[in-house]
Amino acid sequence: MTETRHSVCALDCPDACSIVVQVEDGHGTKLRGNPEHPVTRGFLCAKVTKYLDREYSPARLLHPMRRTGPKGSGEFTQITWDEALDTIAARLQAAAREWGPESVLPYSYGGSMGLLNANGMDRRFFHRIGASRLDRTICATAGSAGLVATQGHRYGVDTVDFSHSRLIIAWGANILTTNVHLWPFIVEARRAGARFIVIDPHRNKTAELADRHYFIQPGSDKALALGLLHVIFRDGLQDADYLARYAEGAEDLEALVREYTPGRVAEWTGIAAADIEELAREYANTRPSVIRLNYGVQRNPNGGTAVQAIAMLPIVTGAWRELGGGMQLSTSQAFALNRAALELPDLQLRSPLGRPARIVNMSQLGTALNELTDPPVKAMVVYCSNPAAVAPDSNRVRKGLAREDLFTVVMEQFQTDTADWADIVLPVTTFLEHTDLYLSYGHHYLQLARPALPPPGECRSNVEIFRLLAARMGIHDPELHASDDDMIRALLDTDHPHLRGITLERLDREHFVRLNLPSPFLPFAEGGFAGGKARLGTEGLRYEPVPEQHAGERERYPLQMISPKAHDAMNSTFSYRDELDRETGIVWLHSEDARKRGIASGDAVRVFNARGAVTLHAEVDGKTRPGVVAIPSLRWPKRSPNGSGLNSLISERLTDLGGGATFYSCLVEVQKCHDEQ
Ligand SMILES: Nc1nc2c(c(=O)[nH]1)N[C@H]1C(S)=C(S)[C@@H](COP(=O)(O)OP(=O)(O)OC[C@H]3O[C@@H](n4cnc5c(=O)[nH]c(N)nc54)[C@H](O)[C@@H]3O)O[C@H]1N2
Ligand SMILES: Nc1nc2c(c(=O)[nH]1)N[C@H]1C(S)=C(S)[C@@H](COP(=O)(O)OP(=O)(O)OC[C@H]3O[C@@H](n4cnc5c(=O)[nH]c(N)nc54)[C@H](O)[C@@H]3O)O[C@H]1N2
Ligand code: SF4
Ligand SMILES: [Mo]
Repeated sequence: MTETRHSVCALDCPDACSIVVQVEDGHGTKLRGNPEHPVTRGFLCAKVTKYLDREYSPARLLHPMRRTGPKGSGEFTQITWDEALDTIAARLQAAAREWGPESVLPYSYGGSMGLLNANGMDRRFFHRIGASRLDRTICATAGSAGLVATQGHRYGVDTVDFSHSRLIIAWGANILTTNVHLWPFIVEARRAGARFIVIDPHRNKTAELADRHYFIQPGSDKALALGLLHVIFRDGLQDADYLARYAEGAEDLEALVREYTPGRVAEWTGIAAADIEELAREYANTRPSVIRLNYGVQRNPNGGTAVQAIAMLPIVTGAWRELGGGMQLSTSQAFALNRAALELPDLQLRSPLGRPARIVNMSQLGTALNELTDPPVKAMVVYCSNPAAVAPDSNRVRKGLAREDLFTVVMEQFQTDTADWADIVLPVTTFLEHTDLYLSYGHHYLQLARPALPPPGECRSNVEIFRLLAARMGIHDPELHASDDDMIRALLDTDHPHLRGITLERLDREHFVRLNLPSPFLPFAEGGFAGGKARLGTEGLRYEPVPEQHAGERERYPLQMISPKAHDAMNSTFSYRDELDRETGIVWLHSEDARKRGIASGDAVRVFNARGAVTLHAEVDGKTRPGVVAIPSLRWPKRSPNGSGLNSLISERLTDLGGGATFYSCLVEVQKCHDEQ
């Protein structure tokens, strides 16, 4: 019997697609984009079109397992759920008894964007036992903090309204790879005459299709924003009326940017002064204009204030007034769900700790595992993440994971590097197999997914596992045994006008429901900034190039490395596929840098610095600026010839705002390998 069911893509992507699943006799046979959904528009990206290969992969984990070999060996034996839960309950309790509950650390990120599975029962569980709290900084906190510093709210231009724009700037945003459902709206705008500009240190797929590509020096975006503001104020191109009504600090900003002349900014950004003049004038004089900013810009030590400064551009020009004008980094705050009712932070007061627990920054996991005392981390529960691959300074992370006195649980779908280091591995469901609620950070539709396919083997959802674990630990508080539907109702339990009229029943019927927003949604056309006015304050806004971490670092490691997202990947989620090795096993070099080092396309090369080394194949094609190398992120370290991942090169340095990771600020040297290693 053939049926169609509905689901939602749970991958960490702004598009949050609505999916139609074709099911024959309980077996999924095809995934399609829902043609009814106004942003999905009937298509899925290539990697999710073939997601059923992942769903039914012979490499899926199907049973709980206990480690039998040395840590990291990946040698396991199948055990029962009872044995797994008993062991975990006993080990977490022992750690809490001996070292205090904060010796337990949860570690999770974007494996699923489902609110229940990634931000729901897990939070309740860890709050209730008094575990350390994880500061989830690995992706977006710098940009969020920068955006909030200027706008107050994390609202953005609606994806569907990009078609009304006449100038679209993709600023550190590889739209065709990481946000492909925005593309059709850009195509529509261009058909109507819009220009499309890219600001990126890498000639990515999106830059290839731009009317103009500005090759910017990584980490210098804040200087460029200040330079553009310089020209705008100097030439009187600001919207004085908008500024007077809806912003504060415009005079201070005008004074600050006076020193950021195109000539000075050119030295930092590598973009010619004449080009900066031209870009500023084109931006300020074209209506409507929109900036699609993505998170690439904020993965460096100036990243938070870079976003803060860029967010000032559509305010100073008054671009927000018009349909198709403004900026989009994230639209997520518009969802205004009752997150506190889902996560229940007050359960901490009911924990043995009796107070809010300490906070551990996930971008410094190496330090947390190796250096934290009072108490040390004695047990770690990993879900929706693969820290051995994705976290900075992965050699130190590995050293931490290797500790004999650390008890590690990994809840996974595949045998990742992190799972190799586990003591207990638990098999979990995919998004096609469990209930969840999804917001989006790129559109304004709230979506519900019910299980479309049966879980294989003994897989269970995160939500179910945390319920079972609570019971095994003798925790019977009703909040830890709430049903999926109760948790969704808790999220919807708010007076916020954006959610008025949205109920679980309606979500079940309609699958996706637009937030109760005006149509069109122009969040800042008439002010509307949190606190009344946009803040153009100048504190922390001065630009300083990123200083070296160690004296002489730049001489030894003269190349700046970035590691933007691979096209057919989702961080390390698809790394089980052999085909991905071709895309993630390369480093792009500029021909000048390659020539100096005697490197040709196809050569095996070693990319290294004081922290680590990784072996890759060179691709010499002028896709980066001289002095900049790019490695597509990310694959399982165990798939690299030397077993070491790209993030062995990355430092634990944090961003200026938001405590974020600085993946795209990394100095390396590249050397030809003389023997295939
Ligand atoms: N196919 C695919 N899609 C994905 C992902 C994936 O792994 N693969 N990952 C998902 C996740 S977790 C996220 S956070 C989003 C991220 O989505 P994006 O932010 O669009 O992706 P990134 O590749 O991180 O960065 C975007 C661009 O910023 C550029 N960039 C790097 N440094 C700088 C800089 O200093 N200045 C400027 N102007 N540009 C810079 C990079 O070259 C890249 O082209 O994508 C999501 N979607
Ligand atoms: N060098 C470099 N490093 C980076 C980045 C970069 O651009 N360059 N990007 C950074 C960014 S932006 C991000 S967001 C992080 C991403 O880091 P992570 O969020 O850790 O991303 P993934 O590597 O995709 O790992 C997610 C894992 O969750 C599992 N999973 C999926 N669904 C579920 C579920 O329902 N339950 C459980 N228990 N597990 C599930 C998947 O099988 C997968 O192994 O990486 C960061 N690291
Ligand atoms: S990864 Fe993004 S584009 Fe691909 S199906 Fe999922 S939400 Fe859509
Ligand atoms: Mo991310």
